[in-house]
Amino acid sequence: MSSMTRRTLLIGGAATAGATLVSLPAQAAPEFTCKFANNLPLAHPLNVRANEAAARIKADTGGRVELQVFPNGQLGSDTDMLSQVRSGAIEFMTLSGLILATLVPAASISGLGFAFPNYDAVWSAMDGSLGTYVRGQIAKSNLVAMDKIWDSGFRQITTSTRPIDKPADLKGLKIRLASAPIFISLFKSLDAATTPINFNELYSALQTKIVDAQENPLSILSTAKFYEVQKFCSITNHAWDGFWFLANRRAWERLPESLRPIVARHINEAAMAERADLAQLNNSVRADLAGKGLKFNEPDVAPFRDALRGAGFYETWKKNFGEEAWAALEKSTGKLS
Ligand code: X2X
Repeated sequence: MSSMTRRTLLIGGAATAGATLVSLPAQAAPEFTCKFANNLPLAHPLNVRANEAAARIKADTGGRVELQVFPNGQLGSDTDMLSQVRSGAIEFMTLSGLILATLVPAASISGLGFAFPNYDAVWSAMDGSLGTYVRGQIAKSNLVAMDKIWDSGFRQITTSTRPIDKPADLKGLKIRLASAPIFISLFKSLDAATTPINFNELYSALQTKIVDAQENPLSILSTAKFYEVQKFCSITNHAWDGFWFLANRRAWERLPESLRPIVARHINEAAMAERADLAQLNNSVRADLAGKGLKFNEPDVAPFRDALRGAGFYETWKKNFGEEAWAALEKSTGKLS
């Protein structure tokens, strides 16, 4: 903080009873510039709330910390961004636990097929012992996960060819999956023809028919405009997904101890606001998508779950995750295997 012309800032806001006048030094440039990268469109609530958090972090650190938001895979695919966060080329990213599992296997436990019956069960797990367990595992890889996971949503299958009504409809279906071992296992157990493709190439892969199907939450179908290149949407709710807000550990620890709690607080508050945004969006998004031509069906999911059980899916993943993690999951979901 050098050139010290003083200026007066008006700090106000909904939560402040009356505005306060504070005198702060003008900042020529921030002391800590942090890149935050993610795979989602700018219109997705995650980016809306991240931009809001960036402005609040700047204000509350007196301009010392700048969070630069790079949405939409601008800095690369998820797997590229993960390498960059690990090396420190990017300070922060949000990443689905499903894909983070390529580095931290425990992170995909929240994406286990047909595990969570509803959002109450999700948040009790992720804000409770399961979340604590997964963050502990993430910490072993020299990444820091903020306390609150961001919502992506319950995932649904879309296709350009046919509605998915029963397990046999998945047989041979050319479906794109994220690079997520647990999803590849799930869809292979149901005999689909799976292709891993990064999200930043998905729209064009659907458009050019490299694949006929994909699966994502409705909020992503809507903000990434997949309704333009898909016809059917089957409400399978086959897995819940969320985004961990990850920091490179060295970059995080470079921030002075006095600033870290401010940054963490605004990021976690933004996550809570984003969860509420998605809860709201979930009330209207299906009707919007139907209006844009997507045809919906609601299969009975019991036969899908039975088929997975029959294929040994739950037994395999229980072994992979281990007793401690499985018990933490079942505390919120009830008995799974
Ligand atoms: O790649 C996807 O499908 C996405 C955006 O949902 C994830 O981040 C897993």
